[in-house]
Order: sequence, then C-alpha cells, then structure tokens
Amino acid sequence: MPVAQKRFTLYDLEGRTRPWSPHAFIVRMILNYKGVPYETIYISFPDIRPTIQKLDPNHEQYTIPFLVDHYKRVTVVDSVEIAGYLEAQCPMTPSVLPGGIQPLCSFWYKDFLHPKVLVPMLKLLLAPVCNGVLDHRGAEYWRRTREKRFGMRLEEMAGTEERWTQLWETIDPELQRIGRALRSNKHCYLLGSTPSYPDFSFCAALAWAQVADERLFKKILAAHPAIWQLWQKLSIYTGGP
Ligand SMILES: N[C@@H](CCC(=O)N[C@@H](CS)C(=O)NCC(=O)O)C(=O)O
Repeated sequence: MPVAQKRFTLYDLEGRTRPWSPHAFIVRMILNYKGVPYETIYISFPDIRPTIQKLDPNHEQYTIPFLVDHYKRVTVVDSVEIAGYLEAQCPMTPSVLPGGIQPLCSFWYKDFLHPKVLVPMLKLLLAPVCNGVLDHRGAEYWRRTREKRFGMRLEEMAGTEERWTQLWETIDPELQRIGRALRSNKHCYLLGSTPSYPDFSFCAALAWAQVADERLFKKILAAHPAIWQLWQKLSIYTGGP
C-alpha cells in the first residue's frame, strides 16, 4: 500500500465513472460533511476480498466501502459501522448519528432502505451499471455474480418498458413515504435540524442513480418536492478525492 498522506483512506469501487458506488457514497458524503481529510483508493470488485484480507485478516465482511485509519491502524467495514467509528474518532466534527442512533440506523438500512429502495433500484440499474459504469474486470464480476443471484441476464431484468415501469412502481410508494417524513420536519431532514445517517444514505442512492441512469435519477428527484429539496442541500457532499 502506498504511504498515506491523510489519516483516513476510503476504499471505493473502481469504475469508468468515479465515484459511483451507492454504499461508498454514504461514507464519502459523511466524510465531506464532517470535513475530515481523507484519500480514496479505487479497487475493482474482484479485489475487494483479497484487499481486506491483506489489511486485516480478522474481517469477515468483504464489501465496499471500508475505511482505514492509519493513525490507529484500524480497518472498518460497513457504512453504518464506519459512521459510528468516525463519530467516536472525530468528536469535534458535526454528528451524523446524534443521540446514539447508530442501532436505529442499522434497522433503517437493513429493514427499509435496502429492501424497499436499493434492491428495486438495483434491478433497474443492473444492466446500466454493467455496461456503462464498471471497469472491465468489475463488469465481468458483476455480470457473473448478479446473473447467478437473479437467475437471468442483466438486460432482461428491466429490459422492456413494461418491466421498467413495474419496478418503478414498487419504489414510488416508498419515495412518497420518505417525502412525507421529510415534509413533516420543518428542517426537511429525516431527523432533527441537521442531516444524519438516514439522509446521507438515501441521498447516496440518488447519487448512484445520477451516475448510472439519468432517467431513474430524474424520476426519483421528481417523485416528491421534499426529496428534491433534500438533494439540493446534500448533493454538495458527493464529490471529493
Ligand atoms: N451494508 C453494507 C453494504 C455494502 C455493499 O453491499 N457493498 C457492495 C458494493 S456497492 C459490495 O461491496 N459488494 C461486494 C460483492 O458484490 O462482492 C454497507 O452499507 O457498507
């Protein structure tokens, strides 16, 4: 590994377009919001497992994002865990887990955001990510693993207008729920008066759509005015090294 100039290194997914990964966008946005200096190393899908095994053989989850803290010589995997780690290590920065909401954020992600929003989005984005976003090795890995998981060619999943619309119609009611929740808070966040993990994780999904499929991105933004409003406030945090 090259000698790091910054305390933190974010491992993100390689692609023809960078950055693009929805889960890495969560951590990127949080690092940017907190103003924590970091650098990024982009790795291809097949390199995730060997890279984590080399950095810390005790880890058993092989996913992007993961964060290396060079001061503490610690590797943290999973966006909720990383958010919690940054809260503890960078206490002078704005909180994204106020009042100790980390356990609740695990529910939010596992029981709502992932199954209700990210999985249907994934079905719409299977082919666009493979054919338009990923690097060559990543695309080969993505096609092999995702075609096995879904039991069909990537292009079949949302390949007709009818299928596309059916999938969209499973996401739209969930977006309305998010929109209503945002609207019910005068600050237009899912919690409190400042953005927190739930807001960033939802906007990270929008950032993914923006890179992978303009049509889906525009439809999500147009689904509810409060979603548009949230994106206006938080999209400034999607960039970075
Ligand atoms: N709960 C995890 C999920 C991370 C995740 O699923 N990442 C995907 C990329 S967006 C991944 O690394 N997949 C590994 C693979 O498909 O082998 C988080 O929030 O960090």
